[in-house]
Amino acid sequence: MKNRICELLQIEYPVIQGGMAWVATAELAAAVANAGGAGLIAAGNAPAEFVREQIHKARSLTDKTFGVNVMMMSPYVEEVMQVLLEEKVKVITTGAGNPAKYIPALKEVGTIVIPVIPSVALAQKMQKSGADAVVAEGCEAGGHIGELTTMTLVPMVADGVDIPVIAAGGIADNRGVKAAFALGAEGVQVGTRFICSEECTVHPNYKDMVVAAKDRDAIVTGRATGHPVRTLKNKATKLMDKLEKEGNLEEFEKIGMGALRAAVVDGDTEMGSVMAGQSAGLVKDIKSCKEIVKDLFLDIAF
Ligand code: TUI
Repeated sequence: MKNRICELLQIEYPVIQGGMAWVATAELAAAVANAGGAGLIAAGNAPAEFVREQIHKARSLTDKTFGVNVMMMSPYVEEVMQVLLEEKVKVITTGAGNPAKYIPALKEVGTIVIPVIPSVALAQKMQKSGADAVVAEGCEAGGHIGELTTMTLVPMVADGVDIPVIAAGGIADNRGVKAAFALGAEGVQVGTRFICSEECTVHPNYKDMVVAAKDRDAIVTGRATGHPVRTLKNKATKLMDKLEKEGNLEEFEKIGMGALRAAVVDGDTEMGSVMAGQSAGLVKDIKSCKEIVKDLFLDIAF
């Protein structure tokens, strides 16, 4: 059986991988694609030519569906979009901003556009602008987050738009997928669970910290700055909390700079930014992407 997300993306299982900056490399995107979902390379804050190389690398690793996640706050967003048009990437997801002005050109080259949105109003705007589907991401997710929970956001967005809705935030196992479908979603976006895959190239310290995480370890910093970010609790978050309470936002920002790279590449899980969702508490092991996808959809007809 196939639903609208499987048909739109030509995938076997209606799962897309979260576009995690630094974490979601060509290797991970290709592994998720080969497992029957849609893989995404995260452009994050990377320059456009790096993104092009990643696209070429993924093409060498899979002939299945993969795309690119564009972080709209990146200083390179214009150049990255230009590369995506030149490369005629099959699908893009976007985060941390509004991609409306780029949609006509992307549709022109046949790219499927799926914005990640934190509200009903933005979902409706994206539908009007020509988006093919939306990811409704609740604040259980890792990284930069909105206000609403997955439990409330997904059904409200499903009621508010006609295009298919993909649920995100807090989904890491079979129960989460069933719940998302019950809320009106036709697909799921999964991030944290894929960090702990064999194919994910993050430093082993990062994977170990996600596996060890308990229910209340994925916390939010930066509410005072207007850019709340969910990461695993560590020395850096304790310091950031203190600086935030003191109103020292300048020092706060300094800790954040380069911290994601430090965690992902160098394995600095003390002062690095170990972005992960609340579902980290559900992740108990490291498995192949094939096993993860199989487990997610066990017993589910869609
Ligand atoms: O984008 C994400 N998650 C991210 S992006 C990221 S990189 C970063 N790091 C530190 C600070 C800021 C960014 C790490 N994690 N998820 C999707 C998402 N998009 N969540 C919320 C939004 C969003 C917010 C506002 C989408 C659109 C939006 O539009 C505002 C507008 O322009 O109307």
